[in-house]
Amino acid sequence: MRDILTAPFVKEMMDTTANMYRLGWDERNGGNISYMLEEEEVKEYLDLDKVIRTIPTGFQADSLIGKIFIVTGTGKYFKNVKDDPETNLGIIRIAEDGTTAELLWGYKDGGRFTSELPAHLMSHMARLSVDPLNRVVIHSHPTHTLAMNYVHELDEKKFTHTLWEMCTECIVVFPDGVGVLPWMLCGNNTIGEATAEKMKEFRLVVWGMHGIYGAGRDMDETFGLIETVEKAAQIYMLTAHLPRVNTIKDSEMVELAEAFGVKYRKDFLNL
Ligand code: 2HA
Ligand code: ZN
Repeated sequence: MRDILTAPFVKEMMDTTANMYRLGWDERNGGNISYMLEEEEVKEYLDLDKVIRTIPTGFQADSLIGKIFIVTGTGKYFKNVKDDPETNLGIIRIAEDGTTAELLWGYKDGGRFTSELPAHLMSHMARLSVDPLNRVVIHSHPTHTLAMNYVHELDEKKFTHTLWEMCTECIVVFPDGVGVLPWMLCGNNTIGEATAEKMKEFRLVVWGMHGIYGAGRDMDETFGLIETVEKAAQIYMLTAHLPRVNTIKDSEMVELAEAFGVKYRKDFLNL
Protein backbone atom coordinates (compact mmCIF):
# COMPACT_ATOMS: atom_id res chain seq x y z
CA MET A 1 0.00 0.00 0.00
CA ARG A 2 1.38 3.41 -0.93
CA ASP A 3 1.60 6.36 1.48
CA ILE A 4 -1.61 8.32 1.14
CA LEU A 5 0.17 11.58 1.91
CA THR A 6 1.84 11.21 -1.48
CA ALA A 7 -1.47 10.66 -3.32
CA PRO A 8 -2.07 13.29 -6.01
CA PHE A 9 -5.63 13.92 -4.76
CA VAL A 10 -4.41 14.64 -1.20
CA LYS A 11 -1.74 16.96 -2.60
CA GLU A 12 -4.36 18.78 -4.69
CA MET A 13 -6.47 19.33 -1.58
CA MET A 14 -3.42 20.58 0.35
CA ASP A 15 -2.32 22.91 -2.42
CA THR A 16 -5.78 24.29 -3.16
CA THR A 17 -6.68 25.00 0.46
CA ALA A 18 -3.30 26.68 1.04
CA ASN A 19 -3.71 28.76 -2.10
CA MET A 20 -7.23 29.84 -1.22
CA TYR A 21 -6.20 30.71 2.32
CA ARG A 22 -3.34 32.85 0.99
CA LEU A 23 -5.77 34.63 -1.33
CA GLY A 24 -7.71 35.66 1.78
CA TRP A 25 -10.88 33.93 0.65
CA ASP A 26 -11.10 31.36 3.44
CA GLU A 27 -10.65 32.97 6.81
CA ARG A 28 -10.80 30.85 9.95
CA ASN A 29 -12.93 27.78 9.09
CA GLY A 30 -14.49 29.46 6.04
CA GLY A 31 -14.83 27.41 2.89
CA ASN A 32 -14.97 23.71 2.14
CA ILE A 33 -14.04 21.36 -0.69
CA SER A 34 -15.36 17.96 -1.78
CA TYR A 35 -13.69 15.94 -4.50
CA MET A 36 -15.09 12.69 -5.87
CA LEU A 37 -12.38 10.04 -6.28
CA GLU A 38 -12.19 6.91 -8.38
CA GLU A 39 -12.14 3.67 -6.43
CA GLU A 40 -9.20 2.57 -8.58
CA GLU A 41 -7.03 5.52 -7.53
CA VAL A 42 -7.94 5.26 -3.83
CA LYS A 43 -7.29 1.55 -3.45
CA GLU A 44 -3.61 2.04 -4.19
CA TYR A 45 -3.44 3.89 -0.87
CA LEU A 46 -6.23 2.54 1.34
CA ASP A 47 -7.80 -0.79 2.16
CA LEU A 48 -11.35 -0.10 1.04
CA ASP A 49 -12.71 -2.87 3.29
CA LYS A 50 -11.49 -1.04 6.38
CA VAL A 51 -14.05 1.43 7.68
CA ILE A 52 -12.71 3.50 10.61
CA ARG A 53 -16.17 4.63 11.74
CA THR A 54 -19.50 5.61 10.26
CA ILE A 55 -21.03 9.10 10.38
CA PRO A 56 -24.67 9.88 9.54
CA THR A 57 -25.06 12.53 6.83
CA GLY A 58 -28.65 13.47 7.67
CA PHE A 59 -29.90 13.21 4.11
CA GLN A 60 -30.46 10.69 1.37
CA ALA A 61 -27.96 10.49 -1.50
CA ASP A 62 -28.96 7.31 -3.31
CA SER A 63 -27.29 8.18 -6.60
CA LEU A 64 -23.97 8.50 -4.73
CA ILE A 65 -24.02 5.09 -3.02
CA GLY A 66 -20.50 3.63 -3.14
CA LYS A 67 -18.97 6.91 -4.27
CA ILE A 68 -15.83 8.08 -2.50
CA PHE A 69 -15.05 11.71 -1.65
CA ILE A 70 -12.21 13.55 -0.01
CA VAL A 71 -13.77 16.34 2.02
CA THR A 72 -12.51 19.14 4.28
CA GLY A 73 -13.45 18.79 7.96
CA THR A 74 -15.99 20.78 9.91
CA GLY A 75 -14.51 23.59 12.00
CA LYS A 76 -11.15 23.06 10.34
CA TYR A 77 -9.06 25.87 8.89
CA PHE A 78 -7.84 25.85 5.27
CA LYS A 79 -4.68 27.42 6.72
CA ASN A 80 -3.87 24.18 8.57
CA VAL A 81 -4.60 21.50 5.96
CA LYS A 82 -1.11 21.43 4.49
CA ASP A 83 0.59 20.80 7.85
CA ASP A 84 -1.88 18.17 9.05
CA PRO A 85 -3.98 16.71 6.25
CA GLU A 86 -5.01 13.63 8.24
CA THR A 87 -6.78 15.76 10.87
CA ASN A 88 -8.22 18.41 8.57
CA LEU A 89 -9.37 16.16 5.72
CA GLY A 90 -11.30 12.93 5.51
CA ILE A 91 -12.06 10.33 2.87
CA ILE A 92 -15.62 9.05 3.04
CA ARG A 93 -17.70 6.57 1.08
CA ILE A 94 -21.47 6.79 0.87
CA ALA A 95 -22.78 3.53 2.36
CA GLU A 96 -25.38 1.16 0.92
CA ASP A 97 -28.18 2.94 2.80
CA GLY A 98 -27.42 6.22 0.96
CA THR A 99 -27.40 8.23 4.17
CA THR A 100 -24.35 7.05 6.13
CA ALA A 101 -20.78 8.07 5.41
CA GLU A 102 -18.10 5.44 5.95
CA LEU A 103 -14.85 7.04 7.05
CA LEU A 104 -11.91 5.44 5.26
CA TRP A 105 -9.19 7.90 6.31
CA GLY A 106 -8.71 11.18 8.13
CA TYR A 107 -10.64 13.30 10.67
CA LYS A 108 -8.00 11.86 13.00
CA ASP A 109 -9.12 13.88 16.02
CA GLY A 110 -12.59 12.33 15.93
CA GLY A 111 -13.92 15.09 13.68
CA ARG A 112 -16.31 14.90 10.78
CA PHE A 113 -16.91 16.38 7.35
CA THR A 114 -17.90 19.99 6.70
CA SER A 115 -21.27 21.18 7.97
CA GLU A 116 -21.97 22.05 4.34
CA LEU A 117 -21.88 18.40 3.24
CA PRO A 118 -25.58 18.52 2.22
CA ALA A 119 -24.93 21.39 -0.20
CA HIS A 120 -21.81 19.62 -1.49
CA LEU A 121 -23.28 16.16 -2.07
CA MET A 122 -26.57 17.51 -3.42
CA SER A 123 -24.54 19.71 -5.78
CA HIS A 124 -22.52 16.68 -6.89
CA MET A 125 -25.76 14.83 -7.64
CA ALA A 126 -27.17 17.78 -9.57
CA ARG A 127 -24.00 18.37 -11.61
CA LEU A 128 -23.52 14.65 -12.32
CA SER A 129 -27.05 14.55 -13.71
CA VAL A 130 -26.06 17.13 -16.34
CA ASP A 131 -22.32 16.38 -16.59
CA PRO A 132 -21.19 12.83 -15.73
CA LEU A 133 -17.58 14.05 -15.58
CA ASN A 134 -18.14 16.49 -12.73
CA ARG A 135 -15.85 15.73 -9.76
CA VAL A 136 -15.24 18.81 -7.63
CA VAL A 137 -17.36 21.20 -5.56
CA ILE A 138 -15.73 24.17 -3.84
CA HIS A 139 -17.32 26.65 -1.45
CA SER A 140 -15.44 29.83 -0.57
CA HIS A 141 -15.82 33.42 0.69
CA PRO A 142 -13.89 35.40 -1.96
CA THR A 143 -13.52 38.99 -0.80
CA HIS A 144 -14.63 41.05 -3.79
CA THR A 145 -17.42 38.67 -4.75
CA LEU A 146 -18.77 39.06 -1.26
CA ALA A 147 -18.34 42.86 -1.33
CA MET A 148 -20.24 42.99 -4.61
CA ASN A 149 -23.17 41.20 -2.94
CA TYR A 150 -23.73 44.30 -0.79
CA VAL A 151 -23.81 46.88 -3.56
CA HIS A 152 -25.21 45.01 -6.56
CA GLU A 153 -28.70 43.64 -7.07
CA LEU A 154 -28.81 39.91 -6.32
CA ASP A 155 -30.53 39.07 -9.56
CA GLU A 156 -28.87 36.31 -11.58
CA LYS A 157 -29.27 37.96 -14.95
CA LYS A 158 -28.03 41.36 -13.75
CA PHE A 159 -25.27 39.87 -11.58
CA THR A 160 -23.98 37.66 -14.41
CA HIS A 161 -24.22 40.49 -16.93
CA THR A 162 -22.17 42.82 -14.73
CA LEU A 163 -19.50 40.14 -14.25
CA TRP A 164 -19.38 39.43 -18.00
CA GLU A 165 -18.76 43.15 -18.58
CA MET A 166 -15.78 43.25 -16.22
CA CYS A 167 -13.30 41.00 -18.04
CA THR A 168 -13.25 40.03 -21.69
CA GLU A 169 -12.86 36.34 -20.92
CA CYS A 170 -15.73 36.07 -18.44
CA ILE A 171 -18.41 35.07 -20.92
CA VAL A 172 -16.05 32.44 -22.32
CA VAL A 173 -15.12 31.01 -18.90
CA PHE A 174 -18.64 30.91 -17.47
CA PRO A 175 -21.04 31.19 -20.42
CA ASP A 176 -23.69 29.42 -18.34
CA GLY A 177 -23.65 32.42 -15.97
CA VAL A 178 -23.89 32.59 -12.20
CA GLY A 179 -26.90 31.40 -10.20
CA VAL A 180 -27.79 33.53 -7.19
CA LEU A 181 -29.49 32.55 -3.94
CA PRO A 182 -30.71 35.14 -1.45
CA TRP A 183 -29.24 35.15 2.06
CA MET A 184 -30.20 31.86 3.68
CA LEU A 185 -29.27 30.00 6.83
CA CYS A 186 -26.31 27.78 5.97
CA GLY A 187 -25.26 24.29 7.06
CA ASN A 188 -28.60 22.56 6.49
CA ASN A 189 -30.49 20.54 3.91
CA THR A 190 -32.69 23.49 2.81
CA ILE A 191 -29.79 25.54 1.48
CA GLY A 192 -28.33 22.29 0.10
CA GLU A 193 -31.46 21.61 -1.91
CA ALA A 194 -31.66 25.22 -3.14
CA THR A 195 -28.00 25.10 -4.21
CA ALA A 196 -28.45 21.80 -6.00
CA GLU A 197 -31.49 23.12 -7.85
CA LYS A 198 -29.34 25.98 -9.19
CA MET A 199 -26.49 23.58 -9.96
CA LYS A 200 -28.64 21.85 -12.58
CA GLU A 201 -28.32 25.07 -14.58
CA PHE A 202 -25.12 26.74 -13.34
CA ARG A 203 -21.61 25.67 -12.33
CA LEU A 204 -21.41 28.76 -10.11
CA VAL A 205 -23.88 29.69 -7.40
CA VAL A 206 -23.59 32.78 -5.23
CA TRP A 207 -24.89 32.49 -1.69
CA GLY A 208 -26.11 36.03 -0.99
CA MET A 209 -23.93 37.85 1.56
CA HIS A 210 -22.05 34.63 2.27
CA GLY A 211 -19.90 33.37 -0.59
CA ILE A 212 -19.89 31.21 -3.67
CA TYR A 213 -20.09 27.59 -4.81
CA GLY A 214 -18.29 26.33 -7.88
CA ALA A 215 -18.45 22.91 -9.53
CA GLY A 216 -16.27 21.38 -12.20
CA ARG A 217 -14.54 18.38 -13.67
CA ASP A 218 -11.27 18.92 -11.82
CA MET A 219 -9.70 21.16 -9.21
CA ASP A 220 -8.21 23.59 -11.74
CA GLU A 221 -11.47 24.10 -13.60
CA THR A 222 -13.47 24.58 -10.40
CA PHE A 223 -10.95 26.89 -8.77
CA GLY A 224 -10.59 28.76 -12.07
CA LEU A 225 -14.32 29.43 -12.25
CA ILE A 226 -14.37 30.98 -8.78
CA GLU A 227 -11.12 32.83 -9.46
CA THR A 228 -12.54 34.37 -12.63
CA VAL A 229 -15.73 35.54 -10.89
CA GLU A 230 -13.59 36.98 -8.09
CA LYS A 231 -11.38 38.85 -10.56
CA ALA A 232 -14.42 40.31 -12.30
CA ALA A 233 -15.96 41.27 -8.94
CA GLN A 234 -12.69 42.97 -8.02
CA ILE A 235 -12.77 45.07 -11.21
CA TYR A 236 -16.38 45.90 -10.42
CA MET A 237 -15.54 47.00 -6.88
CA LEU A 238 -12.62 49.09 -8.16
CA THR A 239 -14.82 50.90 -10.67
CA ALA A 240 -18.45 50.83 -9.46
CA HIS A 241 -18.15 54.21 -7.75
CA LEU A 242 -16.44 55.87 -10.74
CA PRO A 243 -18.07 57.19 -13.91
CA ARG A 244 -18.20 54.36 -16.48
CA VAL A 245 -16.52 55.65 -19.65
CA ASN A 246 -16.09 52.35 -21.48
CA THR A 247 -17.63 48.93 -21.31
CA ILE A 248 -17.75 45.62 -23.16
CA LYS A 249 -20.91 45.81 -25.24
CA ASP A 250 -23.43 43.00 -25.49
CA SER A 251 -22.71 42.72 -29.21
CA GLU A 252 -19.03 42.20 -28.34
CA MET A 253 -19.92 39.48 -25.85
CA VAL A 254 -21.83 37.72 -28.62
CA GLU A 255 -18.74 38.04 -30.82
CA LEU A 256 -16.61 36.48 -28.07
CA ALA A 257 -19.01 33.63 -27.37
CA GLU A 258 -19.26 32.83 -31.05
CA ALA A 259 -15.51 33.07 -31.69
CA PHE A 260 -14.81 30.67 -28.80
CA GLY A 261 -17.76 28.45 -29.65
CA VAL A 262 -19.39 28.50 -26.20
CA LYS A 263 -23.07 28.00 -25.52
CA TYR A 264 -24.03 31.04 -23.51
CA ARG A 265 -27.12 32.33 -21.73
CA LYS A 266 -28.53 34.55 -24.47
CA ASP A 267 -31.31 35.62 -22.14
CA PHE A 268 -28.69 37.16 -19.84
CA LEU A 269 -27.76 39.68 -22.55
CA ASN A 270 -29.83 42.69 -23.61
CA LEU A 271 -29.87 42.15 -27.34
O1 2HA B 1 -17.56 25.68 6.82
O2 2HA B 1 -17.89 28.33 5.01
O3 2HA B 1 -20.51 27.98 5.02
C1 2HA B 1 -17.49 27.04 6.90
C2 2HA B 1 -18.35 27.70 5.92
C3 2HA B 1 -19.81 27.53 6.10
ZN1 ZN C 1 -19.28 29.58 3.99
